[in-house]
Amino acid sequence: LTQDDLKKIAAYKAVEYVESGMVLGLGTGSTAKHAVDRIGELLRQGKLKDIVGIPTSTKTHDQALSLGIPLSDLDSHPTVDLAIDGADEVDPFLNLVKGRGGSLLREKMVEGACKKFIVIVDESKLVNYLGGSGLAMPVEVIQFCWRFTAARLQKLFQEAGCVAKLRTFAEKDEPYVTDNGNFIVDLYFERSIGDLKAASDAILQLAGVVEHGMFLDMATTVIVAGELGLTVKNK
Ligand code: DER
Repeated sequence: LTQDDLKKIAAYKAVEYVESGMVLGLGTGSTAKHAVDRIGELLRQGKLKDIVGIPTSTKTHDQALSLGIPLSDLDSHPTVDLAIDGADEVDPFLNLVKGRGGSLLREKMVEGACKKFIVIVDESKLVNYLGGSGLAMPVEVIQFCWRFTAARLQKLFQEAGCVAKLRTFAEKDEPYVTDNGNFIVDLYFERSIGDLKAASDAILQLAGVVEHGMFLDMATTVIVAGELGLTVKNK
């Protein structure tokens, strides 16, 4: 099984929780893409009806539109029945790192408005503690004086050996700009950042910060697809 096979298996399992008439948060990324495809397929087959999708990115908006999934937004649907989305890291308490695909702000808005939030991952995303993988912990910041904000973020976590880097498009050296017109500063840690809630609060207190990629106490279910099969973890 390839990693993408595992992503698809987890995504299809999550879509089993979708019922006709639901308002659905549609996630972003290579795993959520399979879930959105599957929802479109079941709608076309008539096995699902009266679904309204709330996309978490312009990318997912366009994918859902091409599949004929009826779309709306949080202004029209402030409460969402169920969201399905991927994650970059999942710790044993179902806390997540998200946002390596750049959509963390709208994802957190939609998934924060959900009654149920199902996370779909392949087993490579499981970690012992967030930030431990040495991979990026995204922070969405306004463009104005981003260097100032990045320096404050780096100082905030100097004990954890933090390095803050502006996210740029791989090939060009231009800053990546989110759907919301902001920049992303990726934080890299050498050591654990310890208390996640305290870290979250400290980040959000910085005036130039919009949102960060730690999704704490938000997932209600995590579906993990591994070589040995599927695992469903409930909060
Ligand atoms: O960027 C994001 O938030 C994505 O949902 C990410 O967390 C998971 O992306 P993947 O399914 O492509 O690994």
